[in-house]
Amino acid sequence: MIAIDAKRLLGRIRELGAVGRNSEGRLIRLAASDTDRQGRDLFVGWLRQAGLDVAIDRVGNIFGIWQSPETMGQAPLLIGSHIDTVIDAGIYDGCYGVLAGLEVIKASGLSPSRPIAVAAFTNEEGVRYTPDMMGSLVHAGGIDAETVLAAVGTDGSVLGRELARIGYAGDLEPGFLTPHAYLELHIEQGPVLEREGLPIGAVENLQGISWQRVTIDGVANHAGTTPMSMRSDAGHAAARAITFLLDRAKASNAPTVATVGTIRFEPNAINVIPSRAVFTIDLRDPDEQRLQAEEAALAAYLEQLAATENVIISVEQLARFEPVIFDLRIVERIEAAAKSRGLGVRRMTSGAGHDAQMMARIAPAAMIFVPSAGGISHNTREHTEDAELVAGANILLDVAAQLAT
Ligand code: HGY
Ligand code: MN
Ligand code: MN
Repeated sequence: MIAIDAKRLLGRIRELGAVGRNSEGRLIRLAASDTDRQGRDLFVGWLRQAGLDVAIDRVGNIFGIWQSPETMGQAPLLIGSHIDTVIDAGIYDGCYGVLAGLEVIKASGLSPSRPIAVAAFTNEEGVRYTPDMMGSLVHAGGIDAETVLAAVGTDGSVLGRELARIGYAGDLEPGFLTPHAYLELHIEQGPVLEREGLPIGAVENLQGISWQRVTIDGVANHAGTTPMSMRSDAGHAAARAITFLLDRAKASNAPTVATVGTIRFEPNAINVIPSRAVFTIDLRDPDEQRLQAEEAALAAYLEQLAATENVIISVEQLARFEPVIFDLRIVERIEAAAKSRGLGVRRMTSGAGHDAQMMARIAPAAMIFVPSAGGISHNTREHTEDAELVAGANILLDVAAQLAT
C-alpha cells in the first residue's frame, strides 16, 4: 500500500508549530499578522521545494498545485485547511491537514490522472477578523473579496492592508480553481474518537454556527453613591444575558453549545458603574431550526432585559452558517479506506467549523478526523499521537488516490 512520508510530516508539523511563538512560548499566528507571515513563508518554501506551482489569490489564500501535461486543464482534487491559529494554540489545528495534503501530493506511487492541489486558506479561525472560515468562504463565492479586504480587526487593522504588508495580497481572483472534489484532514478537537477508542472519523456533517457581538449601553455612575434602584448598569445586564444564554444551553438536552469568549467593560474602572459592556456569543447546533429557536430566545430575552435594566442593547451578526451535509460517497470512501487498513472508524458530526463547510458549496467535500487527547483543542495542551496522525494522513492518501484517478 502506498504511504505518506511519516517522518517528514511529523517533523514539519513540529517545525511549523514552533513558528510564531511569543516570548512566553505561546503560539499565536492570527490571520495576516507578522507571525502568520512567518508560517506562510515556511509553507510556501515547502511548496516550492516540492516543485509545485504556487498561487496566491487576492485574499491571501495559498495554493500549491501539482499538474502534468497529461492532467493539465482538468479540475483538480483539492486538499486543504488552514495555518492561522487562535491565541495560545496547539500545533495541529489546521496545520496537520495542510501539511498532510502536501505529503499526499509528494507520496511516491501515486499516479493521478488529474491535478492535485493543496490549500492553506486565509483566516479560518476568525479571531482577528470575522467571519471565520473567511478565505474559503470567499473562494466558494459566499462573500466577495472587497468586503473581506475591508474587514476591520479586533485591533483596528484592515485585512487588505495587512495582507499587503505581509506580502500575501495576491493578484489571482478568488475562486479561480473549481475543485473536482475537496478533502480535509483535521484533528477532531472533541472527545468522541478518544472515548470510543477509534483512530478515524468519517465526518458526514458539520453543525450550524451563529456569531454575534452584543453591545449594552448604560450610564456610568459612582459605585458608592448610586442606589441600586437608580442604576443603568451595563455590566449587570451583560452578566444576566450571559447567564441566561449559558444556563439555557446547559439545561437543554439538545446538543446546542453556547460560548461567550470575549467581554469588555467601559470605562473599566473598579469604582465606576459600567456605561458599556461588549461581549461576543458563539452559538452552535447541528439542527438549523433549533439554532434559529435559540437565537430567537436570546433576542427575546435581551429585549426584556433592556427594559428591566434600563439599558440599550444592540446586536451585530458576525457570522452565520447553516449546518452542512458532506458528500456521502466520499464519506463511504473514507470508511472503506479505514477498514481496508484495519482501522476502526465511525461517522460523526463536526462540532468545529472548517474550510470544508465552505468548499462543500462548490464541490463534493468531506472530512477525516483523528482523535484529540482529552478532547482538548484551542489550547496549548492540544495533542494527537504520532501514530494517529500518520494513520489519518494515510487514509487521506488512499481517498485522494481514488478521487484523483
Ligand atoms: O470556530 C471554529 O469552529 C473554527 O475553529 N474556526
Ligand atoms: Mn481548524
Ligand atoms: Mn480552530
